Amino acid sequence: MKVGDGGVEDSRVDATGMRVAIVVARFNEIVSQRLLSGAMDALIRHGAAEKDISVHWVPGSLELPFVAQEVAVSGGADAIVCLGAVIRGETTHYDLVADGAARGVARVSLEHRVPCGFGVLTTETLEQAMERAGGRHGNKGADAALAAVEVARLARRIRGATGEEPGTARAASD
Ligand code: INI
Repeated sequence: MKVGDGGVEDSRVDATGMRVAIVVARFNEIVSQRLLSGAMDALIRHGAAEKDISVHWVPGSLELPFVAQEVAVSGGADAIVCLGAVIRGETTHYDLVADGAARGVARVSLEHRVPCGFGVLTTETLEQAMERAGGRHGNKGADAALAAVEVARLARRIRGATGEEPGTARAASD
């Protein structure tokens, strides 16, 4: 077994009946398009219906949290998947974008109680990103999609067990 094994890809993950919103950043589109394909394939393979998957393109990874938040507030998704590629290259902007996207998406997930899979690659080079977008290191878009669905299923079970109606969870501030 190697480091990272036994994680996200699991044949038991069941996406049947799940409404999934995918928010995907256009920046480094050659990578994010592949992450999107990986996420869609994984969801369909695990039982999601195409009609229950919506895709929202945004300019860059920094815009992911806002649109994820809009989806969460709308109540239209059981799980949200955020996809993008932040490549260091020669810019110091990298840290701001990577950090802003990660913190923002985590915040949306916790505040609105909707599982958000985080499939934003943070790499030094385009080549490393491509290796993780359907290349030799798998497809992190697929991983993020399955993680979100698995947690959504778990949340339903927990909410059911506590008497809370599945799918009726609202933000704490509502
Ligand atoms: N957005 C990305 O998704 N990836 C990047 O690598 C990136 N870099 O390097 O700058 C990036 N920047 C754009 C940013 O996400 C916003 O779209 C922009 O700042 C406008 O708000």
